[in-house]
Amino acid sequence: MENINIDKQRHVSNEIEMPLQNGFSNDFDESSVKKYSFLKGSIPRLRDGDPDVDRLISANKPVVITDSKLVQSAKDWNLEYLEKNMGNGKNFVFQSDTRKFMYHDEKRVTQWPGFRRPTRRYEMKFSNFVEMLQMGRERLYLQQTLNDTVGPNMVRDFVKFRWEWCTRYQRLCRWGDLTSNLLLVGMEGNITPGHFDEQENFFAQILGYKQCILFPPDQFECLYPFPVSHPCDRQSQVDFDNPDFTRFPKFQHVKAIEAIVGPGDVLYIPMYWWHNIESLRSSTQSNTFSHEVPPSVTVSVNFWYKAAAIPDRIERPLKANHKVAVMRNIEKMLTEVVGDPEEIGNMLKTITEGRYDHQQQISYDTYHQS
Ligand SMILES: O=C(O)CCC(=O)C(=O)O
Repeated sequence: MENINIDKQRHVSNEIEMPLQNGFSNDFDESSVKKYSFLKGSIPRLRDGDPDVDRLISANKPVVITDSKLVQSAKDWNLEYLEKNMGNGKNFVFQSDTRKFMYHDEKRVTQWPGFRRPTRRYEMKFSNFVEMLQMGRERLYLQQTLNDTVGPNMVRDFVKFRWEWCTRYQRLCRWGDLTSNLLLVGMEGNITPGHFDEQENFFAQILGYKQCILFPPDQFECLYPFPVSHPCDRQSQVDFDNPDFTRFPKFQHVKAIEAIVGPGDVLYIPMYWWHNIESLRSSTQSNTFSHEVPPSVTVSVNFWYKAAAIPDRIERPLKANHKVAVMRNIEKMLTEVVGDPEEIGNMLKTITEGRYDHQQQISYDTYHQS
């Protein structure tokens, strides 16, 4: 595991300055926090302006930043406000038969016969999403890139995000452009299972609490991602709640760190860091569905940035994130040339088996002496 400054303290501080929203207090139910044996510590939680924030972000290490006010202007973004102000554009809403919302790439589905979609994707107006939430029949997760269909109040809030705060890090770390801001409105108990992204991420929490579990890139082999050409590329094949140690034996040794983020917090999720994110149960918002009481939801907005350019001089030994990039490129090239994933697996095994294992390696000298 990478040498990360582990703060043993597990929880949120009480420094959240955002006002209570809609009369609800922003509390979560402790019993909904998962206690996995692979959790080995906490992600550092630091106030904006602490010099360690710059140090950690520059070193591609996760950190929860408090008091940044990055999305202070979105403090009113609860279900009622969003319903009034999201505009009439259509939003992507995912429905899952379980609590898990694993991402899949729709374009690749036909290339994998027998693939069963983990979720169904609908496009609907925000008001229809709220109606469906209120009916309470299905588990839903709205995940919509913020675009110009939002109403004027939300445009005003968006413009007032503390852009200069992100831009400072974008420059400091030489990241590329901001690619998108994804708005996530989810039901308590929703889980985005373990995966990594190929972008830098400032993950800003607005309403409710989320348990964020992060694994460094050097845990890649313990997390068994799907093949790169699979619809679930970048996602772990392991079900964290019911791991199959026969298929995925190294998962027994996996190590992670965690944070609970609440309103006003910003979690820096570095590129290639695996993350599993669960919306915690509110101890005060309603979890019964009725027209009088709005259902309990979590609201987050992320800020995805393109990675920094590859340095002119590659430093050896390679860092874990660079190794992941190299491995993915090799796998992608093989996929392009060979096509059949089974064949790719056989070829990769042939390249390595018995050849790079020091115990079994017959040295050139030994071979020629016999
Ligand atoms: O909040 C979530 O459920 C998932 C967010 C996520 O995976 C991301 O921002 O990369």
